[in-house]
Amino acid sequence: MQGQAWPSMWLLFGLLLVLAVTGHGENNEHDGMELHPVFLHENWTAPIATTGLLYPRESETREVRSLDGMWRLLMSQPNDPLQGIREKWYENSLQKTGQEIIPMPVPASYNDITTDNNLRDHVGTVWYERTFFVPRYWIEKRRTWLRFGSVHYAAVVWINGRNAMRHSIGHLPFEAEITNLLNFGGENRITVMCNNRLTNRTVPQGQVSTVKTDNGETPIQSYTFDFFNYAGIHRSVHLYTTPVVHISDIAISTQLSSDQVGRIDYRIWLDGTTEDSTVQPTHVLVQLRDRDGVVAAQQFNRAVYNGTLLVPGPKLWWPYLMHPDPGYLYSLEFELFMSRNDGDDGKELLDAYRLPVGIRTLSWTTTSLLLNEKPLYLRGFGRHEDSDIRGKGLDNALLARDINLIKWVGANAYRTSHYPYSEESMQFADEHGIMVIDECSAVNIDLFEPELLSNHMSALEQLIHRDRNHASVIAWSVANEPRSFKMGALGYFQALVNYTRSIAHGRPLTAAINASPDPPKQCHLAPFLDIVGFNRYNAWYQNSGRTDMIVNLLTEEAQRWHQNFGKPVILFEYGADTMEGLHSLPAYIWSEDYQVALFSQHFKAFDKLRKQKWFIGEFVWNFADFKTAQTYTRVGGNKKGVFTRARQPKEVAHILRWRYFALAKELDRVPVPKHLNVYISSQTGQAHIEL
Ligand code: BDP
Repeated sequence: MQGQAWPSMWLLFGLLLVLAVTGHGENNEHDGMELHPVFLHENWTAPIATTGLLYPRESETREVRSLDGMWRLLMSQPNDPLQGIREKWYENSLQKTGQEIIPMPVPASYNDITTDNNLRDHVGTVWYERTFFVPRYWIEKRRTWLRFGSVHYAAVVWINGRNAMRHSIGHLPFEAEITNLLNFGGENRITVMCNNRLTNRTVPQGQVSTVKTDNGETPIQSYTFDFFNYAGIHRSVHLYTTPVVHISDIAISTQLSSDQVGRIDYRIWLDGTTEDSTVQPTHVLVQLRDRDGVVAAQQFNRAVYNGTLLVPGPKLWWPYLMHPDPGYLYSLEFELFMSRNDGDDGKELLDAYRLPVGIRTLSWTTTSLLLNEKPLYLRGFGRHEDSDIRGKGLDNALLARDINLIKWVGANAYRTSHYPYSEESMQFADEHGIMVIDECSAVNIDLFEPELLSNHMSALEQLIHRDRNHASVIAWSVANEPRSFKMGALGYFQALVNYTRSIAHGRPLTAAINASPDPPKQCHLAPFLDIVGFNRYNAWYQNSGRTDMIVNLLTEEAQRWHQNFGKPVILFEYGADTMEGLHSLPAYIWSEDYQVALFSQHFKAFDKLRKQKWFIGEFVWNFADFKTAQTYTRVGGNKKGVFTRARQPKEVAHILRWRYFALAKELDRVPVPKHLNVYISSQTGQAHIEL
């Protein structure tokens, strides 16, 4: 959501006061019926549509500067998160507060950077600050914007002591124009207050309560979701300039006609006016360039900001292992011109923006999901943005390593469990042809009521606005494991799905469900979805140790989902916690051998299910080990990774690799990579496993 100017700091003060002092919205999930009111559809308000937020890209009319690097951080007293607001810390350098200031890298979660458990487990607000210069010439004929890739969970931003914007809901970008707040040609200070408290109206939900410790009372944050509530400035911070009148937003969608002509429908939005009547946009040149820079289609419009490009013989965007040249992207170039009063001859470029675009179709039926008319069989992972030290902070090295591992293992898809991943990772997925089930941050939601619904809608609206132009996005996941069997869930999800469908931009809706296909705990969300996804931990949480209780239970349950709801079905999560290096013969839970045995039985079930065309995907939980809150069921975090947290393979990774490439060979006749087969003996030839 674009940043909004703050009319009064008192509003902020009031809001924080409500959160901090009355504990409004705290989650008491087992407290009784009043927490599950009859849901009144008319009580929710649809979110205000997001505007702007194009990914910052340089062009001949735009400059981009990164504000990443070392910032300074001040941790507020957990019992007094409002002190900084009361004392107006944003008005001066944080140094002036007399409090301890520590260096803090951006982007990164702040939790694991120091050796202090108070910062790791901090509940409440922290303050970030840095200074920067803007060149003097930026003042002329341009506007300057400040954009955050994400701050978890809520942020208030000041420039030189004046409020610039606020935003809540982590994992999503926000921005505001700061031209009028800047000191051009001089030093500027940026101050960010970040609040990590989760309540029962935030997405995701959590609960803050007060506990008595040996050192007095302190707030603690609890939550039912199974990943660490990392916080801070998680993604890059950019300053960028635009011309006064500029392209502020773009939406595209692509199609392919029966005679193989590609079609790109586009729409652009402009922002800004000038008093100078000679500086008005009059024309837009839209050019589609292929990888070699050759123009494949173009249009020149006068005062029209939407249109259609037809692309004969297009190079289509195909997923990895479905085509020899996956992830083909064109560059869609928008150039905004003004013409001088003296007529059409003297056209002058006002603004230019280039968007990478993949041409592909996406459609679905009650039994399949089709890309370029071809039914998909998805094989991949649920993942997390998580790593040692930097937590959920964007790290390009990690991003590149993860995509390389995804390709090494032969996966073609992943789900952004359980929140939107970085924009850079979406661009990477586009480029490599990896399909993405794009999930919003509603995980384990409970207590279905209008305020939460409005926030949940906003989380989806912001996600869809951000990611609608990515070829890799093949579905929106509206939630992970909501308590969708509860009565309040029915009206809630009907309203949520109806709203989301109205903005879905050509993608089907799905969710990762752990309720049942049948009464008494039947899911109230599944009837509204296009694809039913479920999570099931046979031989782990259910029937632990019994790998002989997977095939029948799983195939029967998948059948029930399809029979009851008449939709394509995906298994979004299965897996087993596995300590790297722990072995046991016969297999015993937590050993690498057990993970292999459990996967192998799942593969049998999947192969039975694949014969029924409506079973369209298998997703492992999880791609890599990841950190969770401290509990006695987790040894250093969740260990269900196929890869360790350091991104090295466990034994099961090799087994999974054989399966995923065997599927690629069977379904799309993809040659198996040379290195897949290891030499064993002259009797068996090169093949370790017959593919
Ligand atoms: C599933 C959740 C996932 C957890 C997983 C587990 O969707 O977030 O990490 O269980 O317990 O229910 O490993």
